[in-house]
Amino acid sequence: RFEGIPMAPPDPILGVSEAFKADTSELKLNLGVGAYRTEELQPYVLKVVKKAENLMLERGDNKEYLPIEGLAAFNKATAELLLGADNPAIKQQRVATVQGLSGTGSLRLGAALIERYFPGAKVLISAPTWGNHKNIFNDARVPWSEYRYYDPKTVGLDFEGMIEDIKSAPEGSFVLLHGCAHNPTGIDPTPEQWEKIADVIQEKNHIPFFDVAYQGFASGSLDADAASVRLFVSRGLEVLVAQSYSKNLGLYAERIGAINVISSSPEAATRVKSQLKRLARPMYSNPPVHGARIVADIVGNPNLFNEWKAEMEMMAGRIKSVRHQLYDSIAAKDKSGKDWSFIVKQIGMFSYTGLNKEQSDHMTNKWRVYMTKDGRISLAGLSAAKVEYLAGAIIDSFHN
Ligand code: PLP
Ligand code: TYF
Repeated sequence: RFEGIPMAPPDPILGVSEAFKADTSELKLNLGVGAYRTEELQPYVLKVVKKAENLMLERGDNKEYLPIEGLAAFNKATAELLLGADNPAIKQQRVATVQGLSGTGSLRLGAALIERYFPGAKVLISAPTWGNHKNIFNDARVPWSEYRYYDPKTVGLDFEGMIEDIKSAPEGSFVLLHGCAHNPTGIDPTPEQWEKIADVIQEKNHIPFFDVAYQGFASGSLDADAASVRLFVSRGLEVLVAQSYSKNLGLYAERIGAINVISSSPEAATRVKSQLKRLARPMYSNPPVHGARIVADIVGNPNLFNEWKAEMEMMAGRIKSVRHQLYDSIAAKDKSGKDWSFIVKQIGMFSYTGLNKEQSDHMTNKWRVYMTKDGRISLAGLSAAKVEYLAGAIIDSFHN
């Protein structure tokens, strides 16, 4: 009976927001969840999204069910954004794209496909990774193990370790890769390192599974942020890619994203798509239309598309700016000689500070700075006005 059901543990990321809400201190700062905030620390709805929503109202779009695979115009737009409209894989119809419930739901569909058609195959996951990855593969009953990624000594990439671990995995494993702006570390491979990663994956007949949650948000350029995925596709490899529009279009609650399977032939892509639909049908039948229309309308209209890119650059630029301010402030204040330059080497929404659990607890208990216990802070939740305060808190917690 229900009486026998035990309490579930709180989510390590979303739990931080709950604790933040409960705090009555005026000093409190929420650097937990990765969600963009304005300089006034308010949530931001992109102007271009409001325009697309107005267009939708003017057109009087209906609320009919979408097909299981989602909105056709969205699926076309999202694959083209990811791979480039003139990508041979698209021209050759080798890409199966199915609209998903944002990044999470799309990853989950990919995991279900692996579970059903690659029984026993293992997924390799970076250590560390986004907290939900392990949950997703656990729930899909896909076995996983970790590959080395972060080196605490250099606060950089453990490239040798990463390559060794991918090499020593059983042939035909899936390798989960963050397309850009690795969460939580903010550390990405260089273009040369991506080439070597592709070499090893190719040698071992592994299948890369990209999680692209920050396209355009890392560098400000949609194309630059998709370079890793495009490299693997240009080598003729089969690739899985989960996409999310939560961050780059600020559509968090609309749950809009896609799973793309780049296959070796158009026939295989057609069959894969039919199976993705078969997996989606008993789970949620068909995806929501609102976010799909927003994306399709923005990408399909050159004016709106340019406005989006400008707003994305603005958001990415604000984060970069507070990142540099934070580094400058810490470097000026900290007299210990510690090298903090990793802060400005990291990219994307987060900084992985190197603070351990006790130090992260100290940040919250003494300074009311809310963050995950792994030392990750979301720079999207930081304003210029709070930089000095945060710098002081980090130095105090580090030397505590
Ligand atoms: N993958 C990574 C690495 C993320 O950081 C996130 C969000 O923070 C997601 C996937 C999925 O987010 P959503 O389900 O909102 O698209
Ligand atoms: O901050 C992060 O890393 C994310 C944010 O359904 C998030 O976990 C929160 C809720 C959600 C998906 C992602």
